[in-house]
Amino acid sequence: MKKILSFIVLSCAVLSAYGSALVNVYGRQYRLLNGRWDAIVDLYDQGGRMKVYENRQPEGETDFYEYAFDGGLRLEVPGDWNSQNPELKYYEGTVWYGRHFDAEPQQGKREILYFGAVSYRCNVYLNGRFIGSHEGGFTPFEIDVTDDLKRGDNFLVVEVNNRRTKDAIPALAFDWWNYGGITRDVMLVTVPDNYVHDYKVQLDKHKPDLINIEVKMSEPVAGQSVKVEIPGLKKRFEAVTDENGEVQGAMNVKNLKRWAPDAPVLYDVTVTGGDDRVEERIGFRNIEVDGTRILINGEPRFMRCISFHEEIPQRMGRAFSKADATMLLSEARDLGVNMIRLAHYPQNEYTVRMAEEMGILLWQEIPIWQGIDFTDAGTLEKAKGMLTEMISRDRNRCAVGFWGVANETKPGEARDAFLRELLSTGRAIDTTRLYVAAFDLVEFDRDRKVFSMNDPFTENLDVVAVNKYMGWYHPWPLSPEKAVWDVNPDKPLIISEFGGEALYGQSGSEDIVSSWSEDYQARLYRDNIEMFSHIPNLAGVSPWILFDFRSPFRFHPVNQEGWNRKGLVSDRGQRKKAWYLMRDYYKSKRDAEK
Ligand code: GCB
Repeated sequence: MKKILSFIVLSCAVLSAYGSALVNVYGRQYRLLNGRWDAIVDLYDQGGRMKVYENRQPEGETDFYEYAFDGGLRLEVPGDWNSQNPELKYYEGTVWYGRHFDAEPQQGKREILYFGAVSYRCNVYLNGRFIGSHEGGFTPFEIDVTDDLKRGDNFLVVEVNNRRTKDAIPALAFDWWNYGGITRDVMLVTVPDNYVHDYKVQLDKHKPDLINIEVKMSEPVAGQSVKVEIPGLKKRFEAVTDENGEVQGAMNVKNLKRWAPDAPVLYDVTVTGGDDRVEERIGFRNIEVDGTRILINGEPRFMRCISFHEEIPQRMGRAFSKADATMLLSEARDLGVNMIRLAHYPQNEYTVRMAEEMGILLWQEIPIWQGIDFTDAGTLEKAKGMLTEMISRDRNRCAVGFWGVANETKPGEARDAFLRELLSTGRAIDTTRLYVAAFDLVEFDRDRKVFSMNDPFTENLDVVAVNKYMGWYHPWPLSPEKAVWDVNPDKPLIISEFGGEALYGQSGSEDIVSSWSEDYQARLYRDNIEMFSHIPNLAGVSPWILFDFRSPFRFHPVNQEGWNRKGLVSDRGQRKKAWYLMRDYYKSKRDAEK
């Protein structure tokens, strides 16, 4: 039985094989297996017992099967099932996806089945045989199917399940829609027998003219020749692999134009190893912390950030395409941001790559979101796997400046040990990004008359982030112009969430929270913006959130109807009053840096 790479720990490899799928999959030779798949909804999980993955047809006079893929429900892949069929809007359970495809295996080539993401867990079967499984709804995985593919017709089945469980990540309750399905591209990738599996081509953390290089071939064989070329810099790096099939090195570059938010510069890069050759565009930039400041290419930059979920509100479905990325990112850009916090999980590669092309820095995180069982060893392994898969997919993306490891966790021995291990897993793969987590424990200290937080774990992070809903979940204990902060004064602090709900078009008192009005929301934004000038170590802010989004725990029948209404933009795309305030604030911040 073939194993997929997820969750397998290989301790000392340079490039951890732990959960990492083929890097730069869109730069390979591939065939999309997207389109309409047949589907069987399996509410009681009976399909396994019935072996529906064998897709048998009755033979003879007495034979019959109580299932068939043919002639039933059909679902679009990629896509969540919730938005495709009214009966599946709230569905949490199993759906079996099946499809035929033709293959033509070639001598000297390997065929890799690659899933951009399946939400949340799945088993995969090819031609009636189990070939692999994966858990985690937002990261890619692959299965080498070279030995299982038949010439001509093949039948692929994916058993997808999105039931919430205590040991899952995220766990039992989270403030976004639990979309299920094959939610990103499915690809059959053809590579040479021995191929470039992984590489990193990125600027040194501190040096503006040193590009560090790591390449890993699929075969752990010494003496293979590897080349990395950057024609735009007239540079070529050549080396031979060690016995792990790996190469590490560096090259000095002159006249490098570094990528920066608002000034994206990308270079064509070619990686050649044996008979394989992969191309892509890569940018180079430095990001580091100096005291309480975040430096990009040596310059202090204020992070003008926004968050969005991977959701298109207008169709109440998960975003998955280039067109979706364009919609989300152009609305963010119009607000004047230089950074996006991709809430609350790794988002699709189209979004990440397009943000990079547009010159928008990214904070990408795994869904360690409240309510995680930090005592569970299995959960920790999953978290490490997700972090590894996220970093492995995107560590050549210079747009990614921050890896987020947690959102709103409470101090405690189990949590601290869990997060500490996550950080060391991340830092073992990538030391060049800033590690961050968001906390919601800032309190007003009535004696000292300052906002403060006591969570010693923050010392382990490069940047501390705080979600604080002043004027919404917390009434102001004093007026915003007196709201002074003393939170991790020696580190950069990002206000990673603030905001309040408003129903688009609703006018009401700007003094009454429950007016759910744009007027109250705008006032809340004015007050928070005032408070920001009393946070000495403030390195950036990020309103929660760009768009209203679907949430199962927003019960108000008039003002919410299953939507979290904290968007600066409504579910129909209309901008609320607070959007304009934020745009003006960001403009003033940008002008101040000129
Ligand atoms: C938070 C969470 C975010 C929620 C938000 C809210 O603190 O991090 O995921 O959606 O609050 O609206 O309550």
